[in-house]
Amino acid sequence: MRFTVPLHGTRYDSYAKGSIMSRITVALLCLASVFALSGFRDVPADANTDTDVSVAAIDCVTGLWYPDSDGDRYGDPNRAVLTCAPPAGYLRVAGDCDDSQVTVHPDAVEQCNGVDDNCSGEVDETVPTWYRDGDGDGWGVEASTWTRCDQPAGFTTVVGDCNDDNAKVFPRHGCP
Ligand SMILES: [Ca+2]
Ligand SMILES: [Ca+2]
Ligand SMILES: [Ca+2]
Ligand SMILES: [Ca+2]
Repeated sequence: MRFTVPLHGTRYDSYAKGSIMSRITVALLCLASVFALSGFRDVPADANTDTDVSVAAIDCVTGLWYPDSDGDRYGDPNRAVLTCAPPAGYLRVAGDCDDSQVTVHPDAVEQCNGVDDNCSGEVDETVPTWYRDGDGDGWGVEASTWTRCDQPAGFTTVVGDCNDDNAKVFPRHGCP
């Protein structure tokens, strides 16, 4: 009797000559096949599970790889390839919204520059709020604000002036 067990592209052949030992061997090979399909491979093919290793450790795990052209350690999600071994310059990590700018990636700090630096999908979401400083003492008032990147004339980012008509009055100098 000839018995063939398909196992991850390998075929185990066994010839049972009718002896008890041969039949036991065939049965063990069947068990080994089931065991291998469950995540382990019979190495060497002796039905001894003591030396078996994980199939994942042997087989190449196919997955998506993303090119990182600018070297910021984030790949371009729009140019992914599905392959086993990564091509040179490819990473498992995607998320780069501009793979030509090393300063643009998900870990970047958003700058007020008209660019989506941190790949959040928003541009300059950290634009500062400016407060009007009528008396030029460096302290503004909350009643008059402006949100923009560049500092407008007569505005400051510091708020708390209780008298914006007197440059000698500001917090801890006449203001509570
Ligand atoms: Ca990149
Ligand atoms: Ca980038
Ligand atoms: Ca920006
Ligand atoms: Ca002021």
